[in-house]
Amino acid sequence: MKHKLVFATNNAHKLEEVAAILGDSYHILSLHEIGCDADIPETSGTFAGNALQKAQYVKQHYGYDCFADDSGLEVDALDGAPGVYSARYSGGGSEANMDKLLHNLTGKSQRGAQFRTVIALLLGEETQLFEGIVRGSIIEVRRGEGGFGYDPIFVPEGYDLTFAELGSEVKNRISHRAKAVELLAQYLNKKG
Ligand code: ITT
Repeated sequence: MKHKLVFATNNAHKLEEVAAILGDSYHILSLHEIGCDADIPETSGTFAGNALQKAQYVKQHYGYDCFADDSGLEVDALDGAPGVYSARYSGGGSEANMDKLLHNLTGKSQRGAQFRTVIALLLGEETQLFEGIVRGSIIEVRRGEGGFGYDPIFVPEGYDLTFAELGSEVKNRISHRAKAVELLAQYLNKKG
């Protein structure tokens, strides 16, 4: 029987991306599937702290082996903002977040940025952290319909298209989350 692992997220896009990368050696369960509809606290000031907090919550309350991620966009010219506050940057949704970011970058020629993901895994007695980063730049006007969050304004290094234009197949190969999940997968597969 496949080992059950909870991915502590409420974001269906992320669940889909991660399940695609991990393949089918593990049975990945969503929070919804384990009957958890709590708004799990994310009160740490770091990605690793928030990821650990989410994974520990699930392990403590539901007893499952579990991993959780925290991700965000770090913009060079804004000293790493929005960072851990990426989801709540504007107080509105993704469109308002992008508007605020573009506004804050108005007139700035330095457009470098990176997406970062940290995954915390709680497996038996072990705790492990995995990190993935993708560098790129913030363009001035949204392009593309795919992805989520800041995807329409982020062009990864080595490409001319935004994450929202590249489509999920390419994004799932090169993204911050893909890199962190790849490290998680290597670790889990070694465990067998
Ligand atoms: P959960 O906490 O339920 O997992 P979330 O949407 O809050 O889902 P994260 O904490 O990982 O997801 O990411 C915080 C925000 O960072 C997210 O809402 C997006 O605005 C942005 N973000 C993260 N990964 C992204 C990606 O691959 N593409 C675009 N934006 C992303």
